Amino acid sequence: MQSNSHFHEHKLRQQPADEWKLEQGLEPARLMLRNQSNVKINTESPEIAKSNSSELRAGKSDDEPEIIVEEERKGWKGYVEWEDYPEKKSNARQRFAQFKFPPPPEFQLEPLPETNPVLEGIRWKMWHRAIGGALANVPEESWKTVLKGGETSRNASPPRISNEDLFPRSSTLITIQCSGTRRIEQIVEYPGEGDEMINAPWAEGAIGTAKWTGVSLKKVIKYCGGLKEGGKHLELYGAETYFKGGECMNYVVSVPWSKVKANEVLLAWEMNEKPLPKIHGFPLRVVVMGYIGARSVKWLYRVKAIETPSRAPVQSREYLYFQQQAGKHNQLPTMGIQIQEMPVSSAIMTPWNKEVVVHNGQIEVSGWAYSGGGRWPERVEISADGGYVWYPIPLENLSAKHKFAWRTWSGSVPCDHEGWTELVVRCWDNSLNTQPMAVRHSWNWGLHVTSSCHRVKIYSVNASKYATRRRLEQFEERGESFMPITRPTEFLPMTMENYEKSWLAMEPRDVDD
Ligand SMILES: Nc1nc2c(c(=O)[nH]1)N[C@H]1C(S)=C(S)[C@@H](COP(=O)(O)O)O[C@H]1N2
Ligand SMILES: [Mo]
Repeated sequence: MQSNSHFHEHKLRQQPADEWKLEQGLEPARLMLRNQSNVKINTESPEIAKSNSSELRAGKSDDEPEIIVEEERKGWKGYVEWEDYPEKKSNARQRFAQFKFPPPPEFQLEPLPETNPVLEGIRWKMWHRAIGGALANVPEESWKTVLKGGETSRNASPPRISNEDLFPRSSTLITIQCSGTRRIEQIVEYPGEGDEMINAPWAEGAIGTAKWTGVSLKKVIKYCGGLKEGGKHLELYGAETYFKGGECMNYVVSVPWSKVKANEVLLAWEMNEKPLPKIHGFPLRVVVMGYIGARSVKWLYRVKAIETPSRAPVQSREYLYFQQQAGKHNQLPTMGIQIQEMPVSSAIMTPWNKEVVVHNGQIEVSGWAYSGGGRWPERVEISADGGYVWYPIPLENLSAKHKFAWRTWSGSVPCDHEGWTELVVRCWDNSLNTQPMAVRHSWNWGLHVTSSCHRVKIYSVNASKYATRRRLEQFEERGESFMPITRPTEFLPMTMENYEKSWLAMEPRDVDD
């Protein structure tokens, strides 16, 4: 081996300024890079202004149009058509190139902010403002709509498609699950940037079920005279502007004709027997039964028959399931499987992770279970010891079976333990598929499809034990808070008098010979 002791000595004498943090066990990944290669690596980011997008602008050319986007239709706030206007797209690209935007927020190595919304979409707002015109205030306006509870538009009329004479309407209970559901578990253990995740650090709540009313897309296609020759996939267009790599576009994905032919793609204008709320896609949205949420296009304005799955980025470059060893720096979109159906999964909704649970020897647990592709949960099991012993949830504690909906459940699981333990849930679907045991087993660079058994750490306080119960009563009697659990207690668990009594009753602590 080549000697480089001189180099080493020099290095050793210079203690890195952050070394004390390493000694305190603080995360080294946040602090430094250890480059053992012979590649020169840049770790300096250029200074970029933070807030006002006009400050970020480098320069403006004279022949540049002042306004490049106007509302496509009166009253359709935020609807800009991009796919039909290559020139407008090109203008937007040029406009974009004149701005410098800050990097995505770092939350994968640091805790999420406690704001609502958690990530306020600083860059999203800047992108809209940079394009300006009809888009300038869309994010702010949308957030106001969200705060108002997702109201429906007052002046817009229901879509013509809802005309009962043309198409028979149907209603189905359907679960829409984001493929990023529970990805926070992957982030916590293995931070690595997935495509979409900078906006979406989802936990177990990125899933929901509603009664959707509309018409099967198949019926509409039939009414229009069927598919044109060679049509194998249906491209679905959403009206809002989607930003990707400095380009403006509409939100576009596709579903195969076979899915449409099976009457499993609904064009919906009602959600839970009420007009579709704006945030859920008013006036018309797609609901693809048993597919990931990304295919259920909101604010639908066009359906196009095409020969291959859509080449639009949301279909071809995002929502991909990678092989575990395909890292961030050598992945290609062709290495990922386009995610359509979700595998079987489940989640514990209560108790919450890191909660202190005081119980009488049985812990009450509740949650959901779901399987994609028209499969449904048949059995839900809970473990209170990290996954060794499993207890089935009684069937009567599961909500009704539906082909395309989750089952919510609740039940109690015996727990003798005191202190930290792990509650785990797993589901078996009607094809007897079940879930991998650990996050590592479903981990992939894209941070989609976290289908491993959901694990919730809890601090068990078992009040069915006499001593524990007595102790809880003492906190109450003394007017002292039991929480936080990490606080050193001020009072002894035993009086000195009782200690002496016990001592006399016990064998001596030491041995004589
Ligand atoms: N037009 C449009 N449709 C869209 C999206 C979008 O960004 N734009 N997001 C998709 C994703 S990723 C999901 S998970 C669902 C979420 O549906 P919800 O907002 O009704 O909960 O909408 C899908 N439809
Ligand atoms: Mo999603």
